[in-house]
Amino acid sequence: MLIKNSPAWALPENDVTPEAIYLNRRSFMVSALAASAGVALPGLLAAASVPGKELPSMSRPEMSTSEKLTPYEDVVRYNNFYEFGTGKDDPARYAGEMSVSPWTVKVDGACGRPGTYNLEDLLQPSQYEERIYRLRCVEAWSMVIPWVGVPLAGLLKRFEPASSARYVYFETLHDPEQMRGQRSLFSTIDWPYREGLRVDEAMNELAFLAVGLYGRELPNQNGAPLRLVVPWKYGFKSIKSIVRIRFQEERPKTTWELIAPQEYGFYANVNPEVDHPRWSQKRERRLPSGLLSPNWRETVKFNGYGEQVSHLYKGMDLEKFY
Ligand SMILES: Nc1nc2c(c(=O)[nH]1)N[C@H]1C(S)=C(S)[C@@H](COP(=O)(O)O)O[C@H]1N2
Ligand SMILES: [Mo]
Repeated sequence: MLIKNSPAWALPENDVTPEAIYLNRRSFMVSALAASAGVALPGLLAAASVPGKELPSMSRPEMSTSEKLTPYEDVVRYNNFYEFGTGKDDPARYAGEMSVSPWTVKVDGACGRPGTYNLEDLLQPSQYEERIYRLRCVEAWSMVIPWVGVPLAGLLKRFEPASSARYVYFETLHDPEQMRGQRSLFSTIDWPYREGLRVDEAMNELAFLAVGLYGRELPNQNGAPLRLVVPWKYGFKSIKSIVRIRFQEERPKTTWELIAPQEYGFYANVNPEVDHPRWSQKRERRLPSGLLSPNWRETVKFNGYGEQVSHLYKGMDLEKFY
């Protein structure tokens, strides 16, 4: 009898999902570090054709959750990115029509270093971190995603925000030629997609700019090449494919607030105590979720990040500032 002496991380090839590869690559790196075993990486990455360039290995700070990751396939196939259509599978189908290189970000408003920056000049791969965050959409579904990127605060500080700057405003690419949803006659959105944060929210350690997920460059449908991730707020605050950052004194008008201000507020903190006018926010479906196993769970205030962010809202009536 042939006994294959394969290490624990060597899954049979047909069992190899992108998240298994990713997890094994991670645990392999950790154990390799611990044992200083100079063994080469297994050929698993080549075995599963996961698109996107692999990013360097990264530190994973403590604020990462250890909850089960949402499978890669769900993260990249079930999306909201109205620039490419309103169906959940539209972004995966059509976001490839957007070119993300070269990419520039215009920085302006109340800051010492305004300008138009090439993306490569804003980011240093050696500084990438990994953050495993819960993402809770206002529509009451959620995921757990391993992001790669940089803390938002560090990047913003390099532009030397003025003390008069109380808000940071973000804008997504507006290019109807590349974004078919922007050509749609049925769209109720006044493009570009806009979002914003109070400066103290933007400087919170959890606020993150993602350039990748599952250890690889962001797929376009997830907001390549640069997207915001603010995990204690409903998903619509996490604006994708950012081309503009502005520091300003007044609170910006944001896309969903402009569309339906009685339903979507500027703050949009995840809050099971404040229902959406048309549905409850007390529970959420954790993906993957099916008709037979919807995988409902209780929604937690600030999406479970209260320890890090509740001080930002001290004394505020969160029913009024939803
Ligand atoms: N530019 C832009 N950013 C966007 C959206 C969008 O339609 N356009 N949708 C938002 C919503 S509602 C959610 S829930 C998240 C979804 O991110 P994901 O597709 O990576 O899961 O992106 C947010 N960012
Ligand atoms: Mo959302």
